[in-house]
Amino acid sequence: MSRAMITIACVLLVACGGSQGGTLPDLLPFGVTPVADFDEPWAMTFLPDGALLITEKRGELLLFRDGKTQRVSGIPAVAYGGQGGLGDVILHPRFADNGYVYLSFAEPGEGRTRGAAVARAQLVRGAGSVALEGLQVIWRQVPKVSGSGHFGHRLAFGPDGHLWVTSGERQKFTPAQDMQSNLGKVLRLRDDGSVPADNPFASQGGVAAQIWSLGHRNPLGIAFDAQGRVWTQEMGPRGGDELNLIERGGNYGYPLVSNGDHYDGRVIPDHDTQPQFKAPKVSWTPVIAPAGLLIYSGNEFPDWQSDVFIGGLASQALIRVEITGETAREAARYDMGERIREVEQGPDGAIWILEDGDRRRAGRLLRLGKRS
Ligand SMILES: [Ca+2]
Ligand SMILES: [Ca+2]
Repeated sequence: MSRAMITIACVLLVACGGSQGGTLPDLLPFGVTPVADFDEPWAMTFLPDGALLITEKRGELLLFRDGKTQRVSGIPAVAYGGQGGLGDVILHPRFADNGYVYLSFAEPGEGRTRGAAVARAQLVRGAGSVALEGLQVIWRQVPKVSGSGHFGHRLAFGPDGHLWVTSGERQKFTPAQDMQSNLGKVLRLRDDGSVPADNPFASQGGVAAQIWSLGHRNPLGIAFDAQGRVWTQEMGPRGGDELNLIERGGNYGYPLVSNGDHYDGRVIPDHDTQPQFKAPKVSWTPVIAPAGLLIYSGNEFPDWQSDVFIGGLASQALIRVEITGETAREAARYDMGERIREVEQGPDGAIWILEDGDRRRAGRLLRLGKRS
């Protein structure tokens, strides 16, 4: 079908995309500007002066500004392979005063085990160099297990000033329901990694004290909305990708319930069979393979303020979700033609995304702005 015909079809149908699966992708309502190429980029965050920190999965942190890329020294050694390596990067809410940067990464353990970890360090920019200094690991997945999948390890600071960490279940299923493990959980920590006394399971001590919600599979995005509510997305198994509104102490049911099923064909009961578990606000079958999560608040696209943007890996798309009260629905799916790994809002109000890339091809940094 030609582009003109698609346009006509969209006009006739009023809303193309919007529903789940099988519809035409929406035409891009923004201009796309390629900015730079990176090697398996995974995450990014903007500094107050408009520079970007970008992680590359193999274990590089890069400072990007005015078209120039500078390598940041002092990065911890990472266990690169499978889904693991250097992961997320965020700033402390008082970064301008304390210079703290937080990184997540996969680290090796005893034998052939691995686990996600979170470190903080101060970003020190000198003449011609930039370094992380005083790096301290402040959180670790417990236990470390074999394999190299489902680390999760997306980070965000909440309006409560606490550090929120998503922790994947490492493809081991049952740890997501085990309070002796912090796998398959959403965690809430103080900025130094210690546990806030008002966490829902604080009285249980141990890693249970870190837990805010449980029953997650592989959460690869976390963000707070204007009301201070926390949203995560997670990669479902065969079917059943999720956007969740996270409630204090909530159990989201994995691996006991999922709107998807196991890859080997075994059925996992759907959410509606066991309402004691929190159900997703949006679920996707076929999957989008979500990566990154942004709740938009900029002026570049006024109509999209408060909307959720999720990168799609397998779906090679940017997905826009509208929230109404406690409900949410996919409003549009923009075909980007590449796997999208990360979504961020720039200080200019534009939406910035990173393509995934692989060992053979670069992942591009793209700026999505108003159509000119
Ligand atoms: Ca980010
Ligand atoms: Ca199911």
